[in-house]
Amino acid sequence: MFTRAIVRPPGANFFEGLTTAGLGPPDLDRALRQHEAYCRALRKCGLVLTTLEVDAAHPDSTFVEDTAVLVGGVPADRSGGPRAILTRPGAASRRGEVESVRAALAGLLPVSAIRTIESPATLDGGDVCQAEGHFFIGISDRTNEAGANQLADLVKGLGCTSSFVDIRATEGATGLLHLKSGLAYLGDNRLVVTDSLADRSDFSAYELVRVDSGEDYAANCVRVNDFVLIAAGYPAFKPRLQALGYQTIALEMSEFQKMDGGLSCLSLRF
Ligand code: CIR
Repeated sequence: MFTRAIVRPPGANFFEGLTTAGLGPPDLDRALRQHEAYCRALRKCGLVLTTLEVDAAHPDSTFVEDTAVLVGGVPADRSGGPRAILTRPGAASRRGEVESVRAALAGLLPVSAIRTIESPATLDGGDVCQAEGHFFIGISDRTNEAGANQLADLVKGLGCTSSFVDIRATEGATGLLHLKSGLAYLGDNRLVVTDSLADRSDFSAYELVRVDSGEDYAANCVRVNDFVLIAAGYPAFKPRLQALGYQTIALEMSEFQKMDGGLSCLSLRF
């Protein structure tokens, strides 16, 4: 069960963030409305929100997920192990986002529960997918092997296992920005996967919910307690989840998609 989330609305210079989407600049008013709807959905799932102030110095700072890894539901939680691991984002322009997230977490968790990924390692929270006691860690253009190793050591101390999934582009195949751009854990031993990840042996122990090619963006969905948040506009994916018994909340994400962001990136849930 999640009880809290940290979010941060986009600022006036949101359009200056990093993007490869080629979908044009985001409309700030629409982005703010979409962000408000996202926050309402998290509250409907039962979460209490901490809303950080807009960070005008960092146009990508609405994507708070990349700044920390929040560990939940592992036995060591109850014995005071680390619950929050602050990252060192792979994009230099995003590293300054971490301090305000650290301050917020320090007000919500014991300081002893907070750790940090250290240079020269880089790690983005979007590359980390927790499936109960196992962590899938993406090696990407943002997360390097040193970052993956540091995280793996930290979660090992909590009695968790981890494996690395290389998602960088290869000849003939485009890469993913982050592992969770193409992967989500639903609970119940089920993973949502894009076609590009579905055949990897890494996921063979799980029941896979495949996202049709053409609906790849929908793979970045988020299970929050009794609901699964999904991006609106992916007609094959929604009934597939509903047929498995999940209650879905569909959210308009167009303005965040223009900046390469998905549903999971907009919050830190714990
Ligand atoms: C970036 O390129 O860093 C942002 N424009 C988008 C980050 C999206 N975050 C995520 O997928 N976890």
